[in-house]
Amino acid sequence: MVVLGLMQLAANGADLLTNIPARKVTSLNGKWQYIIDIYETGFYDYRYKERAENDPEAYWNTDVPAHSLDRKEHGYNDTYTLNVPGDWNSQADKFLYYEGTVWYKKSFDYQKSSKSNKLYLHFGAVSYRADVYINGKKLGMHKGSFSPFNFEITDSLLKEKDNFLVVKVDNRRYANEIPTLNTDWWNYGGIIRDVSLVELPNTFISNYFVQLAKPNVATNLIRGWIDVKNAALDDEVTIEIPELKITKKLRLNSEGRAIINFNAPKLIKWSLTNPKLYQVNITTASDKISEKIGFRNIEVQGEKILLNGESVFLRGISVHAEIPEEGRRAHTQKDAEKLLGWARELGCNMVRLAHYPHDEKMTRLADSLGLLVWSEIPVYWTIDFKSEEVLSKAKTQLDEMIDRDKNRASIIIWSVGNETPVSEVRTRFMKSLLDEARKMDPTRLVSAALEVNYHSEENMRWIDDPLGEYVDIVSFNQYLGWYGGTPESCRTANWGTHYKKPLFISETGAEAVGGYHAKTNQLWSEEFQEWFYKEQVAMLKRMPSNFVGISPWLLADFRSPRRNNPVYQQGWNNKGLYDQQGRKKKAFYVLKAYYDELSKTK
Ligand code: GCB
Repeated sequence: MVVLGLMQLAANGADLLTNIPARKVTSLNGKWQYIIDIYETGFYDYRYKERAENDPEAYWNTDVPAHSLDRKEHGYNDTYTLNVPGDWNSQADKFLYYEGTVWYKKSFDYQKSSKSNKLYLHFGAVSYRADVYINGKKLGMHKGSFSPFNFEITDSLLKEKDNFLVVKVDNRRYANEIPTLNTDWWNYGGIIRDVSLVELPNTFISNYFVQLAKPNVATNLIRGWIDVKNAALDDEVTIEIPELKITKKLRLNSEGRAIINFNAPKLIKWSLTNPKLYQVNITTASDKISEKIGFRNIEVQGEKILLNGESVFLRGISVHAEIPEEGRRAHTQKDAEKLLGWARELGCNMVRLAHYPHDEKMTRLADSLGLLVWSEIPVYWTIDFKSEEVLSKAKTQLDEMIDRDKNRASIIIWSVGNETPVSEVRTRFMKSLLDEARKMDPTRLVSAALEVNYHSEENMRWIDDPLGEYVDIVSFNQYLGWYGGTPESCRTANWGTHYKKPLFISETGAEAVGGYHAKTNQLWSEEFQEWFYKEQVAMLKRMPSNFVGISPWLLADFRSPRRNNPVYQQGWNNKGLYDQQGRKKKAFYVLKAYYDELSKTK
């Protein structure tokens, strides 16, 4: 038997807890006090040495003077507060371009409901580096703007009243981080997703992976595992799917893991038209957790993608985690409903969540809407492919993405990066990420957004990036008629790959300023973008038979520091089909018409 290989993760803090919404959670969202610390005075002393843990001038230590001669040169108060979750950039003008350190502080009272219980502090995401302290003691550090992490707060660290929780958040960019110095999106900083205290019994269900094995279209074999912390060998774990009248009693092995492997003959598969989710209950003597999980098969056969054994064409759209009308990161349930609602209005059956894992609310909502998801890590453009250290950071982010969302039926593709420049060392790096993704999760497809043109002949553009050999789907970005050529160039262009695999266009697009109307050939106008889409759609209709879908760039306009045309951009990338005010542009209707037509035929 193949045992699903998802590993436990310890690289970036404690093992990641799963399915937080189902737990006994106390939210720490709300107003947090802050200090902007450009010089990192709270972290380094005047000789630029890291401060000792008990240094009274460290910003993780109390700001209350002990006596009248106690000189405190730092302090938290309500004149300076930021909303958590939320990026800091959109909360006050002074933060718009800020890259550096901000200290966040929250006081809270907490009494556990039982002495033997455990308490964890869980962050949905902090951009980019978080150093976390409670009552003057460091809990740990995490890097990576878009993945969750947690630390245990042990009894010796916790007080019933007035815990002093401090998070040093640093969003500076570095050449040896993921992403690197250079991206085409705003470097939003801050505690950008939910913060919660999670109370668990001493012996608790820490993680589980429950999915249909692949390929398994006929047999409905559900496989996976359940991990229980602090349990004994042979302890019993029960998994049940009440609606299917399935109850299985399993035993833990010496690693605290129970292996799942059973048939569900009556299963109704999760699909686009019926995104069926089953309540799955997992129970041990001391713990119980439930989650709604969908079961579906996804595989590549020859040059097609098969969903539950049937060929599927991906009518997608790329999406940034940003709310254009407010110029901020998306993080609420309403935000998710807006973005995915817009995608549905466009006639999509798929979203490419670019270029990093989005909030978990997005993938959970996609599960219940029946939208397919491409989820990606920010291995973007020119990261340092030579460095083993950078590779290991990329792997950590990949592991965290997969670990968080491995039970989401909507996710069909893990992407290990975007537009990475071809070289031997790059291909080795990227292949190693593809291998890691397959090892973590053998049930899904893997890909990466590649570039074109390495050997373009007249009118024929080949996707021959050597990474094509290792992916399940050959995906590429093309902007014919925007970056190079005019939209008319689409009339004679043909695309192909020698890899005998499905071919997917992960990006194409052109900018238009919402509400700017002019002649068709006037760049930046809605009419130009509309024309671009018309020519693209005509070209797409001539694609080879292995063409399996497209996710144009992109759903909505977004902020980007690279976009400095003083009239038409002003810090925005306007390739959205929705504009900065959330209004549909003309091109929206061109793509929608194509998708509506496709939905009738494919
Ligand atoms: C791309 C990138 C995307 C950019 C886009 C653009 O190829 O993948 O992140 O924002 O082009 O607008 O140029």
